[in-house]
Amino acid sequence: MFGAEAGGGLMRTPMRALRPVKRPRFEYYDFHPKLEDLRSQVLSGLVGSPKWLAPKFFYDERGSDLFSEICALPEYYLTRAELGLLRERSGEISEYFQESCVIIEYGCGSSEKIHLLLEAAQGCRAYAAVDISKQPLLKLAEGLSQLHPSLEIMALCADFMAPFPLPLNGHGRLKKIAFFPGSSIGNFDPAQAIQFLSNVALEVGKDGGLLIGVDLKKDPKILHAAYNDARGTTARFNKNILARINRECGANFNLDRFSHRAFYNEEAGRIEMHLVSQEDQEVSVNGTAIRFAKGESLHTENSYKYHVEEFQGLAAKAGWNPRRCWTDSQNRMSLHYLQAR
Ligand code: AVI
Repeated sequence: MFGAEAGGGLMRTPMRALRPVKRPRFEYYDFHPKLEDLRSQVLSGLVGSPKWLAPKFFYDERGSDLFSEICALPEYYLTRAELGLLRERSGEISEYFQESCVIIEYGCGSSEKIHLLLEAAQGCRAYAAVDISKQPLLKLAEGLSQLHPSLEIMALCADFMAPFPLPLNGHGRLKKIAFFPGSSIGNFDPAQAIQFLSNVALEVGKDGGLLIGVDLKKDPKILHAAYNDARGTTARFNKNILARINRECGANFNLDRFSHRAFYNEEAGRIEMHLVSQEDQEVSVNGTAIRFAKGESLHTENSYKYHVEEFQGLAAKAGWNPRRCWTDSQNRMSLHYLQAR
């Protein structure tokens, strides 16, 4: 299943091309959830109490662009700290990537991170990227195919919380190492995180690996600033979920009637993001009337933070042994290498 639409991946060369153009190659597989699934999941979160939406719905094209902007914000230390670890500890990280292997990345936010890892991972023969958002996935696959022309690249558009086949094109017998950067594991609650990590352990098999970035518990003021940036980018990212629902689920949310709220819930060890209704109002979603009282909250995201040992304990419940953990000099972010039992 080759992706003819994949950014020129395997498109025919136009007849008028005078000199050969180096065309990147990668394979594209589409397991994207259907629009009806999005509509029914959105509605079931909005009719309940308290109201909630799954954070995976943030990532339409605009949401993915806004998230890239967040990653560059001065307050959002996560990306910089993790990139620093990938750069400064590349020698030590590379020890786990000597053997011939295939790297499977779940959620491909930043091409810079996987590029750094591929530079260090001498044994890597193939790379599979899995993401729910098609355009950023294609952009990443195309960019990497130019930077690493000898690498076999597979791009899979899928919701990785649900089961999907992982086509590894003859690389299935190589050692498998998963890569899950950016503390995206924090967007699952602990039970979901154990479920996801167990699925990944099954996917990579015994002695397979996982390199995972996990945001650390820290001074709540630093956390608060990271999710309440001065430029309001996180607020725009949060509200964009409503614009997406308007477009894709036939809804009529007025974004100005909701405000962004993010705070650290110390007891639960997580940042919570909400959209708070500024007035009593009724919104129509695909013909269903949804009432909001003034001050009522729509919960859009949790972002759990973990101490190193706390995360290792969680991973152990999902079949992983800790092998190595790196943290940055300010103790903000951790990067773990785990081995499946
Ligand atoms: C993708 N994920 C790890 C980000 C986080 O920090 O939880 C999403 C995000 N939400 C607000 N800012 C960034």
